[in-house]
Amino acid sequence: MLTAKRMTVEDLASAYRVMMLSRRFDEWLGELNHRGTPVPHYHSGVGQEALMVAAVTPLRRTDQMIYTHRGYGHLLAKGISLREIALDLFMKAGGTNHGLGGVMHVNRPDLGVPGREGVFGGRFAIAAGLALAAKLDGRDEVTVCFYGEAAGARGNLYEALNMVVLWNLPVIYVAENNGWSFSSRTEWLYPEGRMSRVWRGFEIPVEVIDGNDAEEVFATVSRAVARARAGEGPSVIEALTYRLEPHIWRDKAAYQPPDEIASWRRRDPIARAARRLLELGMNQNEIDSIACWAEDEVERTIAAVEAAPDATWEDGRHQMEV
Ligand SMILES: Cc1ncc(C[n+]2csc(CCOP(=O)(O)OP(=O)(O)O)c2C)c(N)n1
Repeated sequence: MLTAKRMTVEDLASAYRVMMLSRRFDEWLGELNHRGTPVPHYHSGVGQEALMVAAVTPLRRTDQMIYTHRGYGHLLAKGISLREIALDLFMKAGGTNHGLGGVMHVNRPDLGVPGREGVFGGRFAIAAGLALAAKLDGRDEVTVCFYGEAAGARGNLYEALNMVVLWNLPVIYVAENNGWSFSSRTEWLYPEGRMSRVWRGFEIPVEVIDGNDAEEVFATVSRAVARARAGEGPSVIEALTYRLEPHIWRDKAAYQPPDEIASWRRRDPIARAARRLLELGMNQNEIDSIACWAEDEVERTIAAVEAAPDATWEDGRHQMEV
């Protein structure tokens, strides 16, 4: 068994920066919604930052990553700029897909982000295909595939399972168990409310972890990445977290009990990482300055997006020809 790679204080601080940037951007988008300027296709990632970011930081630039529709932490952690994400979100020129796909299809193949399918479930086999390609080409790359409860309840998962287990592929499936799949509780979709239960009984290691603990996420994913890179095959990680905001802008989430939300707010992954940074010797001023930097970065991004022209079909055609 390969040993877990632990986060240093520098690792945690740099993950914290990305988590904070993701949070501040989400908060700004949430504010736009509240003010009556809804942002289509925006799904808040508030509450899931530790999972999104700390599960991506153990990856190399060349490793492949398939993100979910919720939050921007995965993309930021893989090295895509907030500006590119925001340009895609608002269908402006200069984003990664030039207005062809909005924020649902951000892609930077050079950073190991090939894009994302819109029909949930397809990702399991797409990830298996990426991992198979790496194996056949002799590249020691791994693929990490995030997915939510809705995708994980589809039969496509078994088709991919067949391939990844039989061919011992270097892939890691990360189940984001955030308590809700739109308005359905995870417990209504999965026995015991555990997404990873469907993988049990097959020859694939499964770990269930606290998705709001950046250090635990990082250590577990690092272990799985090391296994996959060493040729020891696929694995599954189920990270327990919580969707603190409604599913999408037009959802009022009246089905989400306020006391449940309050209890998860007390387990906020960002506050938790800040407390840990203090324990590890960082001072409060340094931690606060990260929040200020994130605030400025979001403001700079908003200004750039406002100044950018709308994407045109010509931009899109150019993208396809490149
Ligand atoms: C096959 C398919 N059915 C329905 C949808 C529409 N859809 C978009 S998000 C969503 C809910 C996703 O829930 P979950 O997977 O639990 O992720 P979460 O939103 O909780 O992060 C659905 C049903 C889709 N994209 N693909």
